Amino acid sequence: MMNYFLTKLPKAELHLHIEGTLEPELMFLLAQRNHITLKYDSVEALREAYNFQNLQDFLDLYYEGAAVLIHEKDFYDLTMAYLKRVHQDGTIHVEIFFDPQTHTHRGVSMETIVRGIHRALEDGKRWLGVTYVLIPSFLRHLSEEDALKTWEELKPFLPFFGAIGLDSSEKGNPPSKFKNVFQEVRNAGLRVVAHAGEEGPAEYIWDAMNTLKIDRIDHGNRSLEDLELMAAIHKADLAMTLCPLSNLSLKVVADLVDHPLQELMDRGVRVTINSDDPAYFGGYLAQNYISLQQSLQLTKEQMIQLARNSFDASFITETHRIELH
Ligand code: ES4
Ligand code: ZN
Repeated sequence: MMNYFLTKLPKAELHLHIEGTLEPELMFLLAQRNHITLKYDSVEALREAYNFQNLQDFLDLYYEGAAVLIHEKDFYDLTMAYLKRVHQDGTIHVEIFFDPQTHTHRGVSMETIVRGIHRALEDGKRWLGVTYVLIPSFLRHLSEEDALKTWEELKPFLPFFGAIGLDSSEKGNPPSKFKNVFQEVRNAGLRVVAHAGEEGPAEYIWDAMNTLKIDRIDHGNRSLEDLELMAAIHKADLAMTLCPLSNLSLKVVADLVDHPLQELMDRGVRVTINSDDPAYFGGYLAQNYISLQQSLQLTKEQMIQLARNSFDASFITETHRIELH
């Protein structure tokens, strides 16, 4: 009963890397179509490699997999497959990250990437009624100089974007490394989000708030380690995009029973449930709701509140809101 309810419950996805929705079957199909040889000789062998000890283990595989995306149609097919999939289980609004540098560094043009993803999002809105916000993210393991160059390449497409993000290997790459580029992003009137406190320390959440002036925290699990930070998050009324099955898969939590969502919610933080990289972490948005509800024994009212939070914390514009009502 509860699972059926959570599947049908209208939800917004606020933390989703489109490259992380590349299912092994589509990876093999695109590899074949683009004459690329994969390291694995079957879908099963690839799936068996999805056994991560930490964030970096996953990222290595994730960047490798993304190499099958070459043409505009590949980005279109990836995005459309994701929209069709989540449309079936109550996801009616999506905020999607993509990593431009993962592709431009392989010689794929920004135009190919953006047009492919954007065209699928527009078709998805028209055909499936799923609204969207698109969010390019800088890779934090690369230099700020590289992010600045990427920012220049993004500029012709700014009307397509609702925010700019920061992701990839967190440890050793604090938000302040990207102070200047995010200052430019803010000057251009775009919102800012950053992954912080997933594997990295609570200090990086302070840094993302104070230096980058983020509008929302991606992950934020480790904020509980610092009560002053908790108070500051509360005061700034910042929402958090938590990703339960991602945290389990990357061993950020040992068990979903230990997931910090409940405590954060009890402390009044505007928390949301999200799927991060569902093709790699074993569940799309509805499954994240279901698994967490079961592990934490959350009530139906709490689950409704979490779904409501997802719309309240979204970057949906007034025009979107009117379309939703
Ligand atoms: C990511 Cl789980 C996670 N963390 C940081 N960066 C990412 N990029 C894609 N998934
Ligand atoms: Zn993420």
